[in-house]
Amino acid sequence: MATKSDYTANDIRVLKGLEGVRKRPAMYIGSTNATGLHHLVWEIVTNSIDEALSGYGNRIIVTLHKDGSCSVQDEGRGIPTGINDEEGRSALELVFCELHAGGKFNDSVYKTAAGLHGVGASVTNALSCYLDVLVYRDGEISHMHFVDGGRIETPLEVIGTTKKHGTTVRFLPDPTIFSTIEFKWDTVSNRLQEYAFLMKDVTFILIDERIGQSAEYHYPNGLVEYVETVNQNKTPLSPVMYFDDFDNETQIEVEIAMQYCNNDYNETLISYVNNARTGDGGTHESGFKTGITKAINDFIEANKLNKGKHLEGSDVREGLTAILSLKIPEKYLQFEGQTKGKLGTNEAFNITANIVSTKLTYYLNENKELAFNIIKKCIDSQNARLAARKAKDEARSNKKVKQDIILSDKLTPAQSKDYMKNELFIVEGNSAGGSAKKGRDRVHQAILPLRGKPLNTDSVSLERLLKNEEFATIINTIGAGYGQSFDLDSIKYGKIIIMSDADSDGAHIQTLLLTFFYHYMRPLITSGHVFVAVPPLYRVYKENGSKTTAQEYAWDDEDLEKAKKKVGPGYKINRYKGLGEMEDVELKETTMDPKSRRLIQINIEDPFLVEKRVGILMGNDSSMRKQWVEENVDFNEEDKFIKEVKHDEKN
Ligand code: 28G
Repeated sequence: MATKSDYTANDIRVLKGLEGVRKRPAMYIGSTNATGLHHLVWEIVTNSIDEALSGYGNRIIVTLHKDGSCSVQDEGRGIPTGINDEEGRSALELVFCELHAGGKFNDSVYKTAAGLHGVGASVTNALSCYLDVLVYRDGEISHMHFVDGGRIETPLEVIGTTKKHGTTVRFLPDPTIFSTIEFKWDTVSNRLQEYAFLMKDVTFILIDERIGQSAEYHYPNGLVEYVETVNQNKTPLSPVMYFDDFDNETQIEVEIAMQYCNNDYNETLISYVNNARTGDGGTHESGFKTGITKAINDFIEANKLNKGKHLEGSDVREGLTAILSLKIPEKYLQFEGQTKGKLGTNEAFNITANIVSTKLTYYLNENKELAFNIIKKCIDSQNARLAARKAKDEARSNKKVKQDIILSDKLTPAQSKDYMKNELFIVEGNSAGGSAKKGRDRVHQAILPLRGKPLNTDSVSLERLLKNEEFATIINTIGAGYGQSFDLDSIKYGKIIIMSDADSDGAHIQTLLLTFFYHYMRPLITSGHVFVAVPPLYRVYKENGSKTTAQEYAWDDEDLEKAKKKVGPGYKINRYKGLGEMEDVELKETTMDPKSRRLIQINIEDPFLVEKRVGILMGNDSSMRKQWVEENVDFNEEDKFIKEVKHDEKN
């Protein structure tokens, strides 16, 4: 029997554990920015998911409250409240006070997301001002309340009776830990939707009381609906094909949904293991690629197509969207890489490869007409690849051809031939183009002004794209081709910088250009060569007669307050409406000079989100686009499509 002093000693030990989390939060949740903040939610939600996957409760409700707190509610068995610990503590107390680094408890064979990388609900408790738990179980409602990062303020007590069962947890993040404590609708909503795609039987509900908005996600067709959603703005060539299987020996389960689309040169492959994203791929992705290449080549051979020529993996995956989801028992789980986002399990390679090659082969033979259409697309990809290769070889062996590229007279080129140091500014409007031309660094900066809105390339044929003067000029200027023949090694600029007005038209132009790069020069984005310039919104200055005696630029309201203080009493504010209003010296100083400008580096972390976003922005529903642009003109750090680099690197 534990004595009171044991309990107190133990209390201190527990608090020390949670104190460690507060001292080094990044070690537990990766960062203390918006990404880390949302980890607090995922830690709690994964407990509800574990309970649902054990077969208890198929509805999970997340609420973002007006006071900044978040609550999660499930309809599982309720966390056990009986005391069964040697030290006299309840399972509930252990869940919220003990660090479960890596080895999380779980009834199922498969460790879920939490068991994989998560550290448990105690971390959320440690980083919260308060955390409140209600358990509905065995006819009783039990309550426990923690404050200041895990100190028990109200010990576990029964506060009522109930017929329900489940757990509700509500917490308020600690503002002294995080750089922001504002939960984002998009972040939470996208994650819950992603979970819903992966767990056919579970309904996820999000309620945002701050903005009076809610959403419900439930996909009985799971991965099939996932692929349909990713591809919603594309033209399908095939239906969504779905394959699943179970390996008796290892107990590994594999699910695959995939679809080919026309007018798409890219492949989108998203994979999961035990419901956690494997962003860096691994053995399951390699197995998938091997399996699909084999199935297609076998079919080509059996039907005497393509004059017996085999296709390469990239030919077979052009225009393919595929989602892979594996369930792997702990015994076989192995992760690699710094962020543990890469599956290392060797068994997963053969199992996945076999499922795809066997089942896809069967499918192709059962649907011959469709199969011929798929094969035709793959052969087209091969031809495009070979033609591009040939053109590149010829260009290399004949320097003259290379020099013959006629640069548009709209381009003001850079003088340097050190391409990687050169920057191409694609500028909205001729007047801004003029200032940019004057304000540029002639050695390394080139200016290409755009006339009006570029073409929306989301649903446009290649012929029309190439007839479009703006894009033909951009392709020619960058000098590395496009589509499958795009060759990253040939680019003439290390940085491609989109410079448009800080208004919704400017944001629209950015998106149109990004859509183009995303579809036709994706490696340019994935290798970090594409940027958006951020012009300031205000100039705060003081004048003495006609002489400016002090001035500061401001990019947002926070900057503006600082600038007012810095310039001091008697300041005046000039609000920029567009780039065209700026003198060339101003434009140089604020938006172009690497020493003082701000750039946003475009990066794709999540192909699903990008597809969705491109869909919203480029689709036919202009009201959605308008709303999105208004909400996101101020792109911020948590945005998955673009990532802000506050100040350009100082070199
Ligand atoms: C609402 C927000 C977060 C949870 C449960 C249910 C059980 C549980 C949670 O048990 C201790 C260790 C392994 C069994 C398990 C209830 C078995 C029987 C549970 C949640 C005891 C934890 N009855 N629901 N934990 N296990 N929901 N939602 O946290 O052996 S956590």
